[in-house]
Amino acid sequence: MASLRTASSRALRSSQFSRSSHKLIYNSLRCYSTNEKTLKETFAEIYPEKAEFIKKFKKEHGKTVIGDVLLEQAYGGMRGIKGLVWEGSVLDPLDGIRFRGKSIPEVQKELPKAPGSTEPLPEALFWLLLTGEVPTEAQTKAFSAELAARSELPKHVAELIDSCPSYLHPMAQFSMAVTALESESEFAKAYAKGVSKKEYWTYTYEDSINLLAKLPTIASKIYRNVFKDGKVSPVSKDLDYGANLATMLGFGENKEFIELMRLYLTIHSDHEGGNVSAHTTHLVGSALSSPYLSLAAGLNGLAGPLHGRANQEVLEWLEKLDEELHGNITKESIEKYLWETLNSGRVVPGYGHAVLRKTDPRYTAQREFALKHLPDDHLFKVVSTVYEVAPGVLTKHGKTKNPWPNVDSHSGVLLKHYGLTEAPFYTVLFGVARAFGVLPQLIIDRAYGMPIERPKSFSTEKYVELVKSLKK
Ligand code: CMX
Repeated sequence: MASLRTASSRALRSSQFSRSSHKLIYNSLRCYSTNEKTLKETFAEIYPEKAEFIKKFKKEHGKTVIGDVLLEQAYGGMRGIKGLVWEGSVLDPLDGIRFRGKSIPEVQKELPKAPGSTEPLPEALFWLLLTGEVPTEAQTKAFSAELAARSELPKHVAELIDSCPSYLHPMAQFSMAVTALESESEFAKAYAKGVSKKEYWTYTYEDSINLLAKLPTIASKIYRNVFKDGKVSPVSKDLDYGANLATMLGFGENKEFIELMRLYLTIHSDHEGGNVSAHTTHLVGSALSSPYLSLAAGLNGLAGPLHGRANQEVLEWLEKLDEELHGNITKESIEKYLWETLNSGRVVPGYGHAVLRKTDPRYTAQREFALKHLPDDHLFKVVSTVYEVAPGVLTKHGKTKNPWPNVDSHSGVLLKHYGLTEAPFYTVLFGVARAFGVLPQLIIDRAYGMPIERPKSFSTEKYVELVKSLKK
């Protein structure tokens, strides 16, 4: 307990802290039986120094030119323009994602695990993304228990989900439910009371943890309502996040599915700041909308077929392929099918990426999971054969800058193998996972006092003028 008190008092001595911050920290402490620092204390201790560094960094180097912007980038989805700050992860076109500098295999190795498990715990990844530190097993366990304790849904949100027609896409239901949680926002209440800017982060933290905690209940309720009997088992305070999610979805008996959930949530969490869901969450948050409204906006972006919904599209595409080829899965038949897709003007779902220029390491992690647990699964063999053929076809097609598979190319096959066959639900799972990446950054944004986002736009006429004047 001594180290915890020391840490708390250090944090509390910080000039960034006020009386109500103390109260929130100690409320949080009371839930814990561990002697180690909580996540909130850890962050509270780390961030003032970082915030101070950023202030100095901006002052000293704020006028440094960090890149040029080309006209084609303005018309090309702002690809590659450096203009965002994202602390949790960085994406390299060849090396792939790194979470606070750690690759997926490193994260798999270094993060705490549940007893008997070989996959990392996503709640430990949340800790890493927020603080840059790997939590101990005891800290992770306490954090899992805290999330379980905060999981209950307000009655009106449960009723809202129950009132949705089953033909309303699960992602629309998901986003609505998260939006409706706004009623619980500590941040919105504190803001209305006129709380100081310096304390924004602490309320954003509370909202973010409450929101993360409630996502498995929301997701499971949507799944069980739309596809099963509507009954959701209660959250267990003794289970980790992935195990609770698996159990509430109805697959808790299957240890491999629980392992899959832990891996899935970890690798789908964060992919630096520019992707649609991350950027949208950050952008909406920059207007000081609460974490509920910010994440809901990000989820609406994730629901697009070129982004997260590609996981649904992939499984549907694979199933159609398998049906049309009557199981005649050869390289030649798949090549023909790929050309049919391309020639009809559609994209091959699960292939290509705005940043990556090689096989997505998240694809590789899922492929390794499949090779370990389901090497003889028929659809996994189809996915593997598509992987042998599609890069060549896409290269010949000559359009995509990256002919290699992305994360969505593999996830559906794994879920289907364990009986989660309903593809329209898949993006909801991606959304639960994405919260693990975007919520830490929202807390960081508030702690660093990041301003409202407002890039410059011009009309085409203005760009024509600009180009003319620059060419003179
Ligand atoms: N199949 C066919 N054509 C493709 C393609 C694919 N898988 N990927 C890209 N292209 C095409 C683009 O549509 C574009 O065509 P036009 O010039 O006619 O507009 C051209 O190749 C160039 O695109 P790009 O620069 O390589 O890719 P973008 O950065 O514009 O887009 C992405 C990236 C992911 C949207 C695109 O590769 C795609 O549509 N892939 C299929 C959908 C998918 O799997 N999305 C999931 C991505 C991961 C995620 O966010 O979850």
